[in-house]
Amino acid sequence: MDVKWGASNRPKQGQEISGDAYVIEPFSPHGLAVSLIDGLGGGEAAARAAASAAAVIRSAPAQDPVELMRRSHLALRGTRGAVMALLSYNLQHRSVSFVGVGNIGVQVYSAVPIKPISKNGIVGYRLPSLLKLAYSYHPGDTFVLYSDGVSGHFASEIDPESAEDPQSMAESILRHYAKEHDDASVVVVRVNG
Ligand SMILES: [Mn+2]
Repeated sequence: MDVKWGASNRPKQGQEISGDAYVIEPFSPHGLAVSLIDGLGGGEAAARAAASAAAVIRSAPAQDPVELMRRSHLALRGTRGAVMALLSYNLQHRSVSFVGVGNIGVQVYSAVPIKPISKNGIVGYRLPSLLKLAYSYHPGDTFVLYSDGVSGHFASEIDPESAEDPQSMAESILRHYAKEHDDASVVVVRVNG
């Protein structure tokens, strides 16, 4: 039940604060909740929306991800809304479930293809019918969540095998693939044995 993670987040050029937020929250006995949230618009308002969703997940990381998405939707009403993706791991059973709404990128480097998809929508504004996808993973698989301020080109250009630890990988992706005109964030989770 060895798992390592890393994350990096930086505001778009000229902004002090990023409207993206992430959560990496272990829970008892063998769980790990991971989320990346992109508050719509930018600056303070976006950051507030993203922080509200992050607080929902931190307060109940063991909850089913569909329920967490619903609670986030309620918490974000009246804000500009957000797009977000959630991964919920059972590190004992080597399984993970995914729920995503809107444009958060997911890249999984895995022994057996894992290709989660998000539904179109905006959390806090227009929630689609939620789709929970469940997968078994293998030791060594690497999961990457990234906001739309990051070019998806890294997916084919980076070799996670040669990659460094997840924190260095997250920082390297941001350094080379972040777009200047948007907030950019990356979360990397590597599951081992
Ligand atoms: Mn964005």
